[in-house]
Amino acid sequence: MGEAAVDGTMKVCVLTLFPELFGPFWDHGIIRRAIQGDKLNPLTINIRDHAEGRHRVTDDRPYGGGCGMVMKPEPLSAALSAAKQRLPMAKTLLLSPQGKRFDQQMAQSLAAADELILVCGRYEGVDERFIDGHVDAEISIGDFVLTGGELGAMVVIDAVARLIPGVLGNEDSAENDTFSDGLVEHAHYTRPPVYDNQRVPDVLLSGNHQEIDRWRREAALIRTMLKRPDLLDQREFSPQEREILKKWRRDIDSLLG
Ligand code: 4GX
Repeated sequence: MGEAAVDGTMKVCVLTLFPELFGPFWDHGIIRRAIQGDKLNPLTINIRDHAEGRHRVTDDRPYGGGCGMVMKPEPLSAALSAAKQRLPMAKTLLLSPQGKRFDQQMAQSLAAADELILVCGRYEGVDERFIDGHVDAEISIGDFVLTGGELGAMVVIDAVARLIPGVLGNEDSAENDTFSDGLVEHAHYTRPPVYDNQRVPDVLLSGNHQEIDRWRREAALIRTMLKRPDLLDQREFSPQEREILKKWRRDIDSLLG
């Protein structure tokens, strides 16, 4: 039993009616580099190639009436069988607004797999019997409605791929990511030192790496309080963070007199 973290390559198979949408995604930036470096091994399967008949129909009208169309189960299960021949150990995930909300923690656990199959639905959805019989988990990228699961699949693959060991260099490591420790990141600055009359914080130009590290931790904490207080609701503070918060309390108390 291998996993991406061990043998360093993750096979991802996407089942979609629009495989062309993925071309530019595979062909740019870090995703392209991951594929070239054999860390990510993608495959798209056109569900329509697995539909029967001269017209290769993949959708049909909903039983019980109503507007919109439903994806037929047979082309989906035939496409899935083809995927499983190549990725026999993969879990089958369906992009759906009814799924469990995707987050960094889910990305971390998916990054430990060595094979994933992502099914992209279109129209009003897919026949429930396909979901019951073949889908291991439903994933939602957020509480909004897309026109298809393809952008959701790209979001999931993008977030997971950068966590595969060796995909990011030390340069852009995932270690300091927003969310990796439950806080948003500190602000970032590059040259020039003054832009639009705004100076880069002096400490970042000081070369004192202990001071810089301390500033970054403090900045991450205050930015999280200001921008994403919800992230702090269930989070415990480290001893160092408690010290920072106590220092602010003293500063505020002395301001109030
Ligand atoms: N996060 N959509 C899927 C069709 C559909 C509906 C039900 C399967 C079951 C979405 C999201 C999303 C719209 C993709 C409906 N397929 N996907 N599509 N939010 O809104 O992932």
